[in-house]
Amino acid sequence: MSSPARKRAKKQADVDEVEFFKGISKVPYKPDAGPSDVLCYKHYNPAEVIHGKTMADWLRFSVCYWHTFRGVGLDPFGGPTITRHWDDGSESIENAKRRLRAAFEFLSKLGVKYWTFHDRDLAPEGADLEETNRNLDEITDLAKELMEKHGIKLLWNTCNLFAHPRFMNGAATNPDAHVVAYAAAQVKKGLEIGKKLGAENFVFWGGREGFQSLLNTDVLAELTHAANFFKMAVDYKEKIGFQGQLLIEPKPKEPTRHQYDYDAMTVVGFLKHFGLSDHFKINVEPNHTMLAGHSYEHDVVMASKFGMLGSVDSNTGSPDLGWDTDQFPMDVKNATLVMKAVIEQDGIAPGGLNFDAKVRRESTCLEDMFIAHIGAMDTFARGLRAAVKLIEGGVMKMMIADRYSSFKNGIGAKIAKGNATFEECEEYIKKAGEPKQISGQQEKYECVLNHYV
Ligand code: XLS
Ligand code: NI
Ligand code: NI
Repeated sequence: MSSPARKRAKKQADVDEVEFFKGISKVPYKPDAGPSDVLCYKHYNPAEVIHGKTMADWLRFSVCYWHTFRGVGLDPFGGPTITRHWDDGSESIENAKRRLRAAFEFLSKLGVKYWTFHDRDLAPEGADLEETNRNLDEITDLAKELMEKHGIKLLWNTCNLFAHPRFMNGAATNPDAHVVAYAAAQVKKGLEIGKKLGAENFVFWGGREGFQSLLNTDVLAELTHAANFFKMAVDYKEKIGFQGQLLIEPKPKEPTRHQYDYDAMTVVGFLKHFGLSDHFKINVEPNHTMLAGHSYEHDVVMASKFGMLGSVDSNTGSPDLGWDTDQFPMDVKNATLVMKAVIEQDGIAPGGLNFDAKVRRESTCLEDMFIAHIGAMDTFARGLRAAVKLIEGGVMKMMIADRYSSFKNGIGAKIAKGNATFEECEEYIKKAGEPKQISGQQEKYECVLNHYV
């Protein structure tokens, strides 16, 4: 080995030995811990089998790289508040590698099996696409090595098609074909990276796929281009043998005034219209669902009922604010409703619960990174336990079965099967007369849910 090569190897080894989170050890499960003991799981016990699967298998937690390792606490009114001792703030490859090592120590101490990233979170953009791709190759070589070393898998990767100024008018829906082609070339590389790292899914989030004004927008052309873009992705995925599930993540607005992937049902309609529904599922983010004017669990339930729920970006907004605050989900009732839907579809794999969430701008210490994730994981573990009890108790299921029991026989069965005619319905009403009033019993349902939460 030549002397510079030896020096390089030594430097590498040194880096391997660095401990970034000194004083924080692997997070234990301590069900009896007291209220101020927050660096332990009190509910999440990964190997425990519950309702036929381990908790780890039901929950499939994942840490996102962009918030947890690239977030600096910037907001529209103020600069960064968060500095990490391993990050020198530069766009150098060395800095990117150090950050990645810190991330894998974090994942491993937290005891989470999955992570997610955007291409541009990991590696800096170069002078042109070729150089950018070379940077990505170098960093993902290290990622692969660290994933193997720590036994951590990639839930999904995605391409950042919204931050660079070239994408200001959109990516796949840009009015300029040159930009659409750039986005396609970037996604081509993204799929290759996904294959290289064994990604279980690949996400499309269309932050700038939409319009600021209908006056300058050919909506049908843009939607058709988006569909054609997705077809190219399907073709290339199949060509290279990438096994991951393709996912679309709806969001109604922010950063664009109106985004085409408005909510789960809009995406289902789009996919069906363009003949793409066999190739895609939906990555629901509850904070986005709330921005679309729905309840927290709404899109999880809707996507699931249509067989389209692929994964969840587990976060929450503040209901009193109208934007994507990406907070850690800490509400047990919300988590219960999400887990109820997940259990009813027998799990979320190959998707998972990805914490697309960031510590608050004011939560500046390293411990906060752990506490935030632990708190959210325990929230979902409690949600899982409560949802299992609710489902196994069977009371709500019976109440619902009873509520729809009129569709079991007679005219109801005919309507349910799609065999009834308007004339038959009219005949039925002539005989049966006015329907009796039946209570919807919302409060009773709420009481039953509260019994378990
Ligand atoms: C932004 C989105 C984004 C996607 C990945 O609001 O949630 O973070 O999850 O591009
Ligand atoms: Ni998201
Ligand atoms: Ni979001």
